[in-house]
Amino acid sequence: MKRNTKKKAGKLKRKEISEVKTCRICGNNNLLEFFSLGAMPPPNLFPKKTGDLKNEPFYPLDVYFCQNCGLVQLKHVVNPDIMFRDYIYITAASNTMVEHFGRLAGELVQKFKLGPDLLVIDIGSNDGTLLAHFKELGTKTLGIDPAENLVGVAAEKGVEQLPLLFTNQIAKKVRQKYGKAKVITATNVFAHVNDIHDFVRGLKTLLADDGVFIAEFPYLVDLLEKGELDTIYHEHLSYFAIRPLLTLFEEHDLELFDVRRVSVHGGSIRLYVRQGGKKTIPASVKKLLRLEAKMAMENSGPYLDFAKKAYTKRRNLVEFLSDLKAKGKRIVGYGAAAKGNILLNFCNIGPETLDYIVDAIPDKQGRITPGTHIPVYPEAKLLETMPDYTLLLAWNFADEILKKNKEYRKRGGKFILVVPKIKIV
Ligand code: JHZ
Repeated sequence: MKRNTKKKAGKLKRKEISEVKTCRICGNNNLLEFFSLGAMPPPNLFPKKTGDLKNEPFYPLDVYFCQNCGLVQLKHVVNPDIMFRDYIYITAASNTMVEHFGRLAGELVQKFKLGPDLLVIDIGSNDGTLLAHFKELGTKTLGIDPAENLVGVAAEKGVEQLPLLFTNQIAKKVRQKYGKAKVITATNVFAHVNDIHDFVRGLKTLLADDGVFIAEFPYLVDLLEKGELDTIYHEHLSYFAIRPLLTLFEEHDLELFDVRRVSVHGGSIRLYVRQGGKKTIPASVKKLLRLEAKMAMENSGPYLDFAKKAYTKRRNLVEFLSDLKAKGKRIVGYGAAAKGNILLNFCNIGPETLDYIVDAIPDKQGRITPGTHIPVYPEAKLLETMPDYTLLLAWNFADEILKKNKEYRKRGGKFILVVPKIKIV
């Protein structure tokens, strides 16, 4: 079980990684480091078995809390070209997300009376899943996403996608060619942005005067309550509560006019933002501010407590799996998710513990997991080999995956859940 893979972050190369010194939102330097996962590989960079494994990149993963505005964030910023230009993750691998985005498109088309003359822009459009729903509903669409490899994948769905990282400068160019957007969406993108102020300026450049910006991303309250330590990785530069977002939008004269909690990705929030600066705070926003205050999230306590529990969780999981191995049980993993790769690296769990991991994304199959080098296979391998236990690394899709694998369970296979607690089903 014990592998000696303690890796050092090493000398930081300027081109690969940079470091911000002050808070991304308020610019204050009162940043408290409350949790360090050590040096971790970017969890979506899957090496080839024959790749140069000695030079696999590892970068520091330390998390800070701004004691001024409350933003939880990383200081180290891995060059987005390394993480996003050739992106292995595709939204369409999960039916839960495809259906979720179908409902979102339906809601927005109805609510904002979208039609063929009104433009919907999706920033971080990935494989075009969300925009394909909008297109089906008769809306004009445009995707913007730095992943060059996904332009063709989106095109197969009839979605035009520009392979660009969104900035204010890009927003100006897009506005010139395509005009302003009635709706701009950004799902699981806002947390990935280093220069948030420039991004928001870009939104203002591109959004029609009566336009709406809809953002969705994991909520810090869920991360703290359920101990979702594995959702911390280099791609996610910010971990948002409502309080710092209000500071941000106020500075840019934008109005957060509604917010909703949604269940995807371990618990997320959806923001509804528009131009103009009404100063009243809506009831939905007040409700979450009250919740954050009740959890004392303006103080360092909940963050230090989270870190303490994360180390305990690591000890418990490693012991739990060691016990199973000692009993001669065969264990594999399900879902080579970015979060799964962080959990495995943080716990130092490799191929001595998990024989393999199955995953639905074809580009992940045939590769090995970042840092831990566990081989990835198609999902069918589970039934072919019938391991005793399957560690559910993509725990956010537990319902979908358990349903899909009824036969494995019927034949005696068991799943191990890790969030919020270790549990066998
Ligand atoms: P999943 C992603 O992170 C990517 P990840 C991103 N960085 C982000 O911000 C967060 O989401 C929120 C597989 N799978 O979605 C597919 C099956 O094999 O939890 C994926 O590889 N069979 C933008 O990578 C993985 O599991 C299935 O039936 O942590 C899930 O990855 C299903 C449902 C999934 O996100």
